[in-house]
Amino acid sequence: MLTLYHAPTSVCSQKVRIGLAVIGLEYDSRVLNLQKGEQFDPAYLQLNRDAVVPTLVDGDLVVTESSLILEYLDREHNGAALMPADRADKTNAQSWLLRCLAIHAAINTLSFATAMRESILASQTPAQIDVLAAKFPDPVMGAKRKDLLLNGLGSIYVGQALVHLHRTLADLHAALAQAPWLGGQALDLRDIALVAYIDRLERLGMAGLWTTRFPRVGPWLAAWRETPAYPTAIAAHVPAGSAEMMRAGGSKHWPQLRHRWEALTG
Ligand SMILES: N[C@@H](CCC(=O)N[C@@H](CS)C(=O)NCC(=O)O)C(=O)O
Repeated sequence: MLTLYHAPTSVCSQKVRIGLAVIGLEYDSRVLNLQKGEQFDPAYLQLNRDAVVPTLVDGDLVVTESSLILEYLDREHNGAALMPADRADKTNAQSWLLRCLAIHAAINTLSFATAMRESILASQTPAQIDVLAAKFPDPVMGAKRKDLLLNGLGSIYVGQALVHLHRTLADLHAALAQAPWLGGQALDLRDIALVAYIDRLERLGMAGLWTTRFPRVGPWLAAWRETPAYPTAIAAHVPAGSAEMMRAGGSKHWPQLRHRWEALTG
């Protein structure tokens, strides 16, 4: 039996849940409350030493990193049916899976510099934020979180996030010129790896990043939302009030963010 340690609205957890749903795999669900700091429990740190979700356990094997988990599930439990066989396409898929590290970092930046920041600052003092930042096993992750919470859109991470997302959306738009999915006529691991990140941007009220410049991205996301996997893996896990909080908290900053994005990307 597969066991997935995950969190309801974490994008990397959504990404793996989408993969599980598309493949049609059952799993034993272990939900961590990241707001309560359950990711720092010593028992969980034995599985994931960076104190992040998701983590997959398959028998005696522990797999971390959402892109690796997707590739593992497809390879070991799906006959690699979602990984292209063609040499160039496979290399392209592997490249997208690797790029997810930078894409996730950018999504984390925009989430914590806007909506998550508002929600956390409403309930935590700067001293409590210091305590939280010190808990991250990787001190750079802790320093980033603190910088985003204290400085919001003034954080040094925001420019980098906008540049990476601009490249991501440009490449996604270009790849969708020939077919409705990155996988061609049917979705594959590339589509699965990206949907939760793009969905998060839309939920933050930041779809303006693609509506005029990269118009193939919106229909791709809309098509994803029509799949049976989307409600199971993403929509069903969003707690009451969370969607409204994210949209309001993100949208409020969109005008300022757009100005910065336009200045950076021309
Ligand atoms: N590169 C990792 C990133 C994992 C990650 O940072 N996950 C976030 C949720 S999307 C997390 O657990 N954050 C912990 C926290 O906010 O304390 C992956 O793709 O699995």
